[in-house]
Amino acid sequence: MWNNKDGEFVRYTSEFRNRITRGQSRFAPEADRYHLYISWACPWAHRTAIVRGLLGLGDVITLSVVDPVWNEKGWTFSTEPGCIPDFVNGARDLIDIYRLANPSYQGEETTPVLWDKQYRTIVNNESLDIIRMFATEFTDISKTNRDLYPASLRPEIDRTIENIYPTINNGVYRAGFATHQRPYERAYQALFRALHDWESKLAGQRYLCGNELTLADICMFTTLYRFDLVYYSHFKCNRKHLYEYPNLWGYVRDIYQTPGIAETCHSDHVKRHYYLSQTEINPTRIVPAGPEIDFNTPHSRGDVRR
Ligand SMILES: N[C@@H](CCC(=O)N[C@@H](CS)C(=O)NCC(=O)O)C(=O)O
Repeated sequence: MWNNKDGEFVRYTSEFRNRITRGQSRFAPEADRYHLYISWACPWAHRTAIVRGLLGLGDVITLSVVDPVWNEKGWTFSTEPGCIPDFVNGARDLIDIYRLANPSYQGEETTPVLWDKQYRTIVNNESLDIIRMFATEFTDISKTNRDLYPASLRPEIDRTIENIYPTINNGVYRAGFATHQRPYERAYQALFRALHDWESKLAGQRYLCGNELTLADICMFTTLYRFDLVYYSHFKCNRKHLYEYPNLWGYVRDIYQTPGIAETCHSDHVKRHYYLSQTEINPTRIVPAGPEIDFNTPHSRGDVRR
């Protein structure tokens, strides 16, 4: 990640973009073949952990979780609560995994990373590719019939994911990492315009693409879950708290309370990561004690239909 000369935040593009596909493919969907490296703190990695869980792939795709605090070695493995060391490759730092796949790797060492134990390489390090592969290529292996990417809704799901990325998912980062006032304010305005629009839409429909939970909701959720925890204060996204939007606040609790989601939500990792790692934004490294948020309060989103 870097800032251009105008102080705008620019995100690197992911380098490993191989696909797991059914049929005669180098990367075939097989049980016990793939390993997922994530951070509970990272919204992009969080997407992949949620989809893995909701599709019942927890037993067939193994998982490692890095330490929430990014230090001079980058992402590292540790035995802190909530972390899972690298029992597949025995790496100490996540960068070692990138170098196993490509010894001259010069790019960013980001989470998530999907690792192939058979060819001992990285399949893919782009969250959107990974969740789409989980949703489409593992249906024979999945322990559920749940479809998060139904064929009839795919164009709408893709459009929605594309639509919320610049203003909401990446929008909070564009606000938080801006180093000049103008780009910060542009990102802030676009973010709150988009939240306002979704607040209106969600008055008449339970989920982003209608009445069923899809990949688009998972992409939206991992940002909204972090909104009052970190983005409101740390990233200065403070026109309103999420809980001040009745429909968005009900929506995020609805998804949080969906079986399988709450166990992927680690607010301690989220807060420690942002406030302790991003010292250019929080040089004192004080982690705020609040806010007090209860994602378990009842919601009546089940009554909202399109
Ligand atoms: N395009 C990637 C973005 C992943 C990403 O930026 N992850 C962050 C954590 S939230 C990271 O690992 N950053 C480390 C770095 O920028 O060096 C995806 O969606 O998978």
